[in-house]
Amino acid sequence: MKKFNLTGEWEFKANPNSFLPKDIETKLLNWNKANVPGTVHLDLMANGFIPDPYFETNELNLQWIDKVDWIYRKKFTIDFDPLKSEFDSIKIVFEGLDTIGDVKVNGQYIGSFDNMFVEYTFEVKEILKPGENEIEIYFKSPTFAGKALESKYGKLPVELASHRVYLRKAQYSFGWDWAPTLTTSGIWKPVYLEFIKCAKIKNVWFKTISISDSKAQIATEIEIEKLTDEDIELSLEIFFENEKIYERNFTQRKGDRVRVHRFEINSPNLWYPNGFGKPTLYKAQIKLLKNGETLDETVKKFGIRTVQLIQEKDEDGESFIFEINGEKIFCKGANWIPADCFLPRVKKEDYDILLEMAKEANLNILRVWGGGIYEDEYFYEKCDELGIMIWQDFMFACAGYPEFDDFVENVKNEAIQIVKKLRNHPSIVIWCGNNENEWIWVDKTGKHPDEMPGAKIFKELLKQICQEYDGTRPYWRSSPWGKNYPNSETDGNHHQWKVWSQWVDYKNYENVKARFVTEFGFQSPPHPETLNEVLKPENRNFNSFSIQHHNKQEDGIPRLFRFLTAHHKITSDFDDLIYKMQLNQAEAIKFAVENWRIRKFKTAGTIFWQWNDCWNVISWSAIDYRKRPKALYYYAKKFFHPVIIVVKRSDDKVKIFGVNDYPTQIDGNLIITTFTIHGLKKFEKKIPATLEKNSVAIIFEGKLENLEISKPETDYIRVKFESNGKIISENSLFLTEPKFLNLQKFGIAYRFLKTGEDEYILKMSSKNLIKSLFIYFEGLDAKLSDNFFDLHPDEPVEIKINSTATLQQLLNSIRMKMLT
Ligand code: BMA
Repeated sequence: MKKFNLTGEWEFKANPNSFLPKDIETKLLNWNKANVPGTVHLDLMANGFIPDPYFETNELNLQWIDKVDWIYRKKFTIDFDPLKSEFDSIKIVFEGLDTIGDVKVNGQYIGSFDNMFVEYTFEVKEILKPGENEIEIYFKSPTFAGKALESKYGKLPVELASHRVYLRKAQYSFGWDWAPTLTTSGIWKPVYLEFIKCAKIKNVWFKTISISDSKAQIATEIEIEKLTDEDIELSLEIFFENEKIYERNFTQRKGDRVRVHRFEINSPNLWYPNGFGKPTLYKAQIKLLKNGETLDETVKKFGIRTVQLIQEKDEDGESFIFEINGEKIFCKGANWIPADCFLPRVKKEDYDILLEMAKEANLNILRVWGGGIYEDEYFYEKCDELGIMIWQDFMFACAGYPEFDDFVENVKNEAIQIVKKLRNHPSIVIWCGNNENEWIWVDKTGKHPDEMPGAKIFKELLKQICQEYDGTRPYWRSSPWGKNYPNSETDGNHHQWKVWSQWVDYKNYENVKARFVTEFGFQSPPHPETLNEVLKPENRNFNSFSIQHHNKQEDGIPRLFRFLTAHHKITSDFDDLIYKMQLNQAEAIKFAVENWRIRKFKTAGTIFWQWNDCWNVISWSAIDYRKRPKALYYYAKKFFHPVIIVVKRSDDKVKIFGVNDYPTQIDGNLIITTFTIHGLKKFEKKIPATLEKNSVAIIFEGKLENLEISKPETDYIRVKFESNGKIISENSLFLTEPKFLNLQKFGIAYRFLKTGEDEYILKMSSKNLIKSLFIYFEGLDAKLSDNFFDLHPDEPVEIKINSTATLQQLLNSIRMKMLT
């Protein structure tokens, strides 16, 4: 099979019937340069017709774009006569069209589209001609299209813009509580011609049937589009670390569309999540051949692993535990949202950075949230490689959905395509019907979830499709979902939004005994530079309308302050507030995660809201739009580490918990120290302790007075776990809020060592406690191995710094903030 790329240069213009801004009307009615894959917003920007939609409040003036119908066209040349060619079929393939409209080739209508999540393929052999050809795509205004359907079929119970549910389009593009309303149109994924001779490989799937110590049973299903009655050959080769370990050849006869084949792999290397084992992948090479000529070929990686969701009754309700290869896995992760409002801007490198950061921060799961998109295949490939499990929602969020036949048919086709496309990825461990639909419905109406518009899609349709086209991983109706109540704490999974969204402060996380928490979160502003990029200097303060515009939650800014004052001293300095708000967020999520990790496996998962951002915004993210880590990112590295030590206080007692997520036992010592913030060591004790594999245990219990704690504003407890002479985990407990601590601007001794190309070590120490030290390099890019940490008395630390800057530049630009 040959491909002819149709991406790159295109042209676009507005349909004359649309309402266009007077000042650029003429320009929009003429053909202009476009770039595919792209979106109309990107093309308008590239032509200088609109300013950056993320800057200041520009978004508000750009709302006309989604009310316009847009036309895209491309001319291309074919240097042979398709009808006389050797090809049995020539197709035009659109991997993604956003969202509703028609396609013409050489003036002839070839089909329509109405779902941005699916691939559209049209046969064009009869339509193409030698020489110049032309494709034209007509995009209808998504807003008017959605509204027209809404007035025909009725308004449904929907959070945010109600017409959005009528379109199979990323729901966040209609605006969300972290996203602007930038409702896109365009050819958002690759487009190409396929020249098929005899046959092509349509789908390849490797599934693990069973695993024993000595071998794994694998079944492969290879789907072929066969356009000839003649026999063709199919060859299958399996490689492990570049060594061929299996090989088979088959003859595909007349009607053989699918080749199902079972085989065994001896002493298999299994796929395990990050932090538990290696995420081993095997490689398969599949070829279709005829008389020695390769008709089509593909390479696929696959993992050998089983997944089970353990739901067993216990005294508190019912468990919700993922088992991978028969091992219970405590899930630690975050929710993933689309990495931009303009999706074609998201490149492989962006996925690399965001996903590698997830691995580095010890995440083992991400939830692809239902108001976004089914991510690019590269995203899933990368998660396969990194051992990051995926909780995969279907793309429905916070609403009841239509039930008319065409809509359900559209959803059905989408689900089948998506399940077949993604099922080969070992990283995906669960399919989930939607985000919060049933929970919101039940809370708002008091009615049964089955009465919700669209309920059948989630209760039956998607479940059946997952069973029929996959069947190797669980299907879950919604997130959250539970037996008697969708947001139950005794069974199923839970979203915890009392904290933050319902104005409750984070200490309340302690009272939440849910079985698996797929959402909970706390907001903070992004890095000042990320924010400054979209704010004029006069608006870089929390009183400006522009900054409020960059927080899409109702009362988002007031919440930031309400929760900040509970813990930190309020100042009026912008950067200082950002620093403290980031800290507050990190402390909140740490508090939650530690509380749930010490309940292991009563609670078996904590997935915070949210990993990333889609623009420069104040949100719940750990990493901002420019991929600058917030304090939460550095905290996650620690609170998600496979081994944590947690100190819990109740009245005059303390308990110290040891959590070990590794599949091996760890022997070592617990070291408990009581310091004053001025560096006086009041108490120290070393206790031998064992952390059983994949377990939690109380490793110390005692009274505060026995640890010589007397003054909460100066005394604090420091704990470390040492094994084989190395500290593998550490933590502290302060007995009062940071704002009440008697902190001062204590001195820090530091020096840099150059340790390699673009690599430095920053050595730091202090005689006193330096609380929440934030290190940054003004105007320089530098990656720090840790930040926002406490520097303890006489406990030097070494921070690894990666930067292309010189030593002198680092010395000149280093800045530090600490709590005082
Ligand atoms: C949940 C999510 C999102 C939302 C987030 C923050 O409701 O599913 O819809 O953005 O909380 O409010």
